[in-house]
Amino acid sequence: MPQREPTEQQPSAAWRWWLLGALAALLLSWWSPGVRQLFATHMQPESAQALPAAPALNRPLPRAAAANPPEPPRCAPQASKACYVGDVWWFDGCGDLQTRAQSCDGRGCSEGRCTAAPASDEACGSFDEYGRCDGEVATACLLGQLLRVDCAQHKARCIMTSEGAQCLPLDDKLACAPAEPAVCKGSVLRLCVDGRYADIDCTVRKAVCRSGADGARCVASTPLPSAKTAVEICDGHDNDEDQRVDEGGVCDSVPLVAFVPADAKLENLQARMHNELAILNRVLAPLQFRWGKTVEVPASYRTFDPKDLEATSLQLSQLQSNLFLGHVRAATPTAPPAALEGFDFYVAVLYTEQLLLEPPKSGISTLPNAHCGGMRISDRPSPPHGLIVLSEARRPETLAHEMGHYLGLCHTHETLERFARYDNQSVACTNTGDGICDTPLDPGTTQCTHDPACNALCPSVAARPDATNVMSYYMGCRRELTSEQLALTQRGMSLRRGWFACLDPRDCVCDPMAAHACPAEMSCHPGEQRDSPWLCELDGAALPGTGCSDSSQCSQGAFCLWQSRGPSAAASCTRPCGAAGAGDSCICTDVGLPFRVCAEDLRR
Ligand SMILES: [Ca+2]
Ligand SMILES: [Ca+2]
Ligand SMILES: [Zn+2]
Repeated sequence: MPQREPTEQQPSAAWRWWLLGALAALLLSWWSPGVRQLFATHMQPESAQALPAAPALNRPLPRAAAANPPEPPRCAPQASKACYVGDVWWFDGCGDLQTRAQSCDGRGCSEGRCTAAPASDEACGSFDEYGRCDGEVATACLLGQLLRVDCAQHKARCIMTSEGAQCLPLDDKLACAPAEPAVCKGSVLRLCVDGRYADIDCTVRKAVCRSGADGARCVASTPLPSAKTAVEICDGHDNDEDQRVDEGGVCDSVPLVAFVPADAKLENLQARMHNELAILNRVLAPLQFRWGKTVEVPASYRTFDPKDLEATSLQLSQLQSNLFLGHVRAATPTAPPAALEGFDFYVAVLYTEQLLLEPPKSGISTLPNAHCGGMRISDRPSPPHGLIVLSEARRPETLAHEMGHYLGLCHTHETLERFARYDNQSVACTNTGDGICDTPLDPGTTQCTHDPACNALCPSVAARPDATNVMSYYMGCRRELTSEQLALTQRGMSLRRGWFACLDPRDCVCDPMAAHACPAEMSCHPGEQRDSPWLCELDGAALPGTGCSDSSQCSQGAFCLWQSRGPSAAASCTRPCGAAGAGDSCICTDVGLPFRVCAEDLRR
């Protein structure tokens, strides 16, 4: 944002008054604790956060000011300032935490000072990291630098994606224009998502595709029974009803493993990681994180092509897992055990110099099983592993933002109504926007801006977005998540914990007849060969009873069962009797398998 606090340039009258007030407060505090109390609430340095740090406070008081110097108290109040959970705090002479001296507004704190806001404002005008497309020219602002990229010169087109202006290849068979309305192709809803066609099969959602005045969408005549599996979270209750409270390490701090390329030019990495962690822990509390380990990776990762996200995600999220290291150990019994110390669960964070995107970006992350805001946004089977990639252009809160995606949050300006399944009981706020009911509608930074106090202003639309939301694009204001967002991240973390044990399917042999055969939102699917064991696989988009060609498409404990051979062959996602999700409605029938299946799921 271009606005600049006037006091930053001219430490004038207000500054002097504040300093005087602070001195007076300090003096008074020596005589009267009561008066000090009064001043403490009145003279919160917080209210003068844009002022320069007051160096005079550390200096001895001028003699004239203290005519009768009393005994200095043993723990002088406000003796020093230091960083604490991402803000500047006062500490007394004994080193005890007092009050917050300055809020860093999510920018982070190091060595007792707020990290400077990127000197963006003037160079960038009204541009931010989200950027804009003007014809084929993408303009964005990253860390105070205005970047203008002519996509046409890169044989590309400029497209407004959900992460802002991007140059996307011209020679893409699935290329589309974001303004194209959604259409029905038979039962398939065809949408333009981030400049590429995406197909959503309404049939596998037990719906039909219907074109109406407000575009095409998946419509159903009856609501679906809620299929949300309960997962254990850290709250003192037995959420998944297995007679154990907060089991499975859900209350432990989550180790993050930093992957750092050899010879990478990463400025101030240690200090920035420290700061990023403090912000992450504040924003995502009660979830807590820690840096578990830093691991060097080849220098080729100094730049990162987002096309490699999925492959790299598998590599890096396995590399430090105890299960994976167990396989390594078994294969090389001579390897020293100490070198193979790993984690039962961790989040992989790759630090790279640059993300190979035009214009560049500060970070990217995978979504959990193609879900954001509680809604599946792609039909493609998704892998159980995940990865966060941060570039040098990142902001102090970028890790928290990407962690939000990693745990299943959309941007606040997302439009989930495109992907929704409509029935007569659809709850509007879970089916629109970011799928979260306690975040206000956010038209995004193309239509809204914010003032220096982080009040969002949307001149041409009736909306009052929250510019402080970490999942928004109001850079410099992002510092919080809502309680519903936090609830979703806790669920996301528990799901990811469960999936982590199954990153290598060999580690997740399952029994299709068992009630809880697999971790939540995974299903027990047949192995490659006829006699190979069944393995836990992440749920696909297809509901039990709908058509399939492969088990990876099936969800809620179902697998893809072929009922006949030849040209009339039909297959459907079918639940074994007793599988998770196969409730009272399931009538068990024998189809010649070692176990019975739900008759209602069979193709008729
Ligand atoms: Ca439990
Ligand atoms: Ca619990
Ligand atoms: Zn994002």
